[in-house]
Amino acid sequence: MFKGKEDFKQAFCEKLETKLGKQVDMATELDAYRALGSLLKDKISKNWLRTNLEHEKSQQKQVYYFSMEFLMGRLLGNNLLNMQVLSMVQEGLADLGLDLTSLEESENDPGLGNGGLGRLAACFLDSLASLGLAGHGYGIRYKYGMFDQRIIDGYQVELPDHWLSKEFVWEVRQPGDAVEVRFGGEVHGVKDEQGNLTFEYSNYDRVNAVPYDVPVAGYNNETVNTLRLWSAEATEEDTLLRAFNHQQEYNDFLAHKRSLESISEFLYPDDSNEEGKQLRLKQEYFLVSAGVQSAVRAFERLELPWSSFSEKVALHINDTHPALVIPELMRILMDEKHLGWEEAWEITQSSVSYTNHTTLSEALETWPVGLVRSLLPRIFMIINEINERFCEMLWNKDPGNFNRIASLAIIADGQVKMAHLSIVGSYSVNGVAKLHTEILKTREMKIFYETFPERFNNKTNGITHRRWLMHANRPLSQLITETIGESWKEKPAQLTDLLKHKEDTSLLEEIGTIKQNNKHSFAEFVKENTGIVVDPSSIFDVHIKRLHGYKRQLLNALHIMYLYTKLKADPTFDMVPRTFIFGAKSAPAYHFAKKVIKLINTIADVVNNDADVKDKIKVVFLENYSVSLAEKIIPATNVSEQISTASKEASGTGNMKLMMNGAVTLGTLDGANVEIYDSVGNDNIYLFGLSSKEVLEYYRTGAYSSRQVYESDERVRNTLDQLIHYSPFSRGETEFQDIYDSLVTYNDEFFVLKDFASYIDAQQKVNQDFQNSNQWNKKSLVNIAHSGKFSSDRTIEEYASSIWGIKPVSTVR
Ligand code: 26W
Repeated sequence: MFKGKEDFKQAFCEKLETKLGKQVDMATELDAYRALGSLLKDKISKNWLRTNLEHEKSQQKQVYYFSMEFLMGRLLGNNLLNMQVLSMVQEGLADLGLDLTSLEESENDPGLGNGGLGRLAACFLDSLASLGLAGHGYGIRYKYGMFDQRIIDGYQVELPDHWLSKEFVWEVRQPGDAVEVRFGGEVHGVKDEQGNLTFEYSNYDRVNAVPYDVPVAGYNNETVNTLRLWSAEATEEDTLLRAFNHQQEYNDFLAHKRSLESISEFLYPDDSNEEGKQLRLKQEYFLVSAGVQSAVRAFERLELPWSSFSEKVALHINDTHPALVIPELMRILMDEKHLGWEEAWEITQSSVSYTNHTTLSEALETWPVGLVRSLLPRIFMIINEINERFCEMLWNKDPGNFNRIASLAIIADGQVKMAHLSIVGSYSVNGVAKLHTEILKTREMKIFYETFPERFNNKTNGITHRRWLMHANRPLSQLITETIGESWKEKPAQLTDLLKHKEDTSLLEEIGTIKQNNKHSFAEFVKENTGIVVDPSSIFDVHIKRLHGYKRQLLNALHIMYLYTKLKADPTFDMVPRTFIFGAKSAPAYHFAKKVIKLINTIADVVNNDADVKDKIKVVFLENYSVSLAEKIIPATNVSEQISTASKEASGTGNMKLMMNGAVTLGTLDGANVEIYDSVGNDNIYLFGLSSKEVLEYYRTGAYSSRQVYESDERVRNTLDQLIHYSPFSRGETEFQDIYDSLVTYNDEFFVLKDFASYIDAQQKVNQDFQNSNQWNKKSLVNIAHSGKFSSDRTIEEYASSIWGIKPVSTVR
C-alpha cells in the first residue's frame, strides 16, 4: 500500500500528471476523484492478481453469484475503508487543499439495481471478500442504471441515468475473456461418427459478451474478488469483416448492431412486477450464458474430471432471473463437452442453488413457451426434457395424481415457470427471513417442500456493517470502539457487548449527541436540496424504500393527514414536533404508486406552508432515493417505518441498516422485523397491526370489509373524505379519487384501513416515549447492540457453510 502520508501524496500527484496531465492546483474535484480512484485501483490490483493466483493454486471452490442487479453504491469511500487508508488519505488530501468528502460526492452512484435484491447482492460481495471467501458476482453492465427521479409539481418524472458519463474508474475491460452468446436460429439433431445424437445450430444471431471486471476488496485482508459485469457488443465477424456495397446494407448493419447492443442498454426499473418482455428474457440469457461459459472455462483450467465440477464450482441464482443457468449448463455439458444427460444432470443439480426473494404472485416469473422456443430453441428443448423427466418421476411416485403433477410441472398452460425450474434444477432453495421461509414451506411452495423437504432452508438477510455503520456513521462507529474495543469490526456479533453499558447515562447521552449532530448535518442537506427548513430536535421519522402498495407509504401519509387535521381543530393538541421523511421510487408504469408520491408531495405542500402547524409537522419527500442518499438519511433517523402488510415483505434490509444506526423500528410483524423483535424485545420496538396469519386468513376467507372500517371509524372516514371532498389536500380536484376507491370501493388489498387505528396508537406511544431522552437513547443502544446479528457477514457465513460448502482461502490480517 502506501508507506505513509507523504508517499501517498507523491503517488497521488504523479497519478494526476500521468492520467490527466494536470497538477493539483489545476485539478477539479472530478479530476482529483478520478486520479485517486485509479491510484487505488492500481494498488488493489496487486492483491487482485495474488487472490486469483492463490485460488488457482489451491484449487479452492469458487462461488459465482448470478444476479441481474448489483446495487453497489459509490466505491471510493468503501475501498478506502476496506484498505484501511481512509484517515491517512483524508489527511494527505487536506494537505493538498482537497476535501475527501467532496471527492466522494464526485463519484456517480452506480445504480445497477432496483432495491432490496440488488443491494443484498452488493452487501454479499463485501462480506465474501471480507471473510476471505472465493465468491464473485456475475451481472450486467447496463449502460443506463436505475432512472434518475425528479419531482416536478409533485409528480415523479424519470430521467435516464447516464452513470458512465464520468468514467467508471474501478472497471477493467477484459476483451480477452469475451464469449459468444447465441440467440434464435434452428437446431438440428445429427448423428456423429459413433452414432451418438448431437445438436447443431444454424442461422442464429451472435452477440459478443465482453466482461468488465470490478475488484471487490475485503476489509483489512488481502482478498480481492471480482464483480464481472457483461456488456453486449456486436462480434468482430459482424463488424470488421463486412464490406458495404449499398447504403441499405450499411443501414441494416447499423440497425442489427444496435439491436444486439440493446441487450445491455438499460436496467428494467420494475421491482416485483414481471413484465414478460422479450428484451428482458434476452438480458437474462445473455448474463447466464456468458457467466456459465466463463465459470466452465475457469474450471477447465484445473484439468479435473467433470465429475468434480460441483466440488469446485457453485452457481448461485439471485431469485429466478438467472434460472436459465440450469439448462445452459446442461447444454454446455452435453452439446459441447459431450456428456450424457444423466451425468450432466447430476452435475448441474449439485452445483446450482437458488434464493427466493418474494411471494408476491405478480413477481413470479413465467415465460410464454412460444417466446422461449423461438429465442432459445436449444434451451427450450432442454427445459422440455427436464420437465418430462420430472413429471415422469412424479408419476412413478404417485401414479394417477394428475392434479399434483399439473401444479408442479415446469411447463404448464403455455408458460415456463421459472420458480419450478429453479427448485427442480437445484440442491438448495432458501428464503430470506424466518417468516418468509415458513410461508414458502407451508403455503407458496408447499407441494415442492413436501416433494423435496431437504432442499428448503432459511438464510435471514444481512447488511454490511462496514458501509452502513463504519463508513456511513463514523462518529457512532468511533464511540462504539471507545466503549467496547475494536474487535466488533471483524466480529460484529460482539456489538452485544454494548448491552453491559446500557445503564451508563453518559454513554447514552453521547449516543444522543451523535444522533443530534447527524440530524443537524442532514437538516442542512435538506435545506440545500429542497429549501425546506426542518427542526433537528423534532423526531426524524423515516420511510425509505421502493414505493409499493404493500409497503404502505399510504398508511403513513394518511396518518400525517390525520395529525394535521387534529392539530388544526385543536391547536393545544400536544405532540413532539415531527419531521416525516420519505424517499421512494415508483416503477414508471405503476400508476397507483405514482399517485401516492403525488399525495405525499401534496401533503408536504399543505403542511409545510401552514403557519398553524409548521412548527409541529414537516414533511419532506427527497427525490432520487439511492444508496448514497440512504447513507445520509439513515444515521439521522429516530424512527424507522417498516409497516408492510404482514406476510408481504420477504425480509426487508433497510430495517437492519436503520437499527444499526440507532433508529427504533415502528413496524408490523413481517419479514425480518420478526427477528429484530425477537432480538431487541418488546421495550425496544413499536409493533402494530394484523399478524401474517390474520392477513393470510382474511385473504383465504374474504372476510375483510374495508367499508365497514370506513363506516365505523370516524378518524378513518374524516381522513379519507378529504381525498375526495373539498379539502386542503384535494383542492377540489379528483386527483386522489383512485386512492380513495382502492381503499373503500375495492376493499383495500393491503389492509391500510384495518391497521389504521393500531398505527395511530403505536405512533402515539412513540410520541410519549421520545420525551424521555435517556430511555429513548437506551432503546437506541439496545438496537445497535443487537444489530450485529444482521450483519451480512453472519448471513454469508451461513451460506458458505451450509449451502456452498466453502471455507476462507486467505484472511491475512
Ligand atoms: C421480474 C420482476 C422482479 C424484479 C425484482 C420481480 C421480483 C424482484 C425482486 C425479487 C424484488 C425484491 O427486491 N425483493 C426484495 O428482496 C430483498 C432482499 O432479499 C428483501 O429484503 C425484500 O423484502 C424483498 O422485497
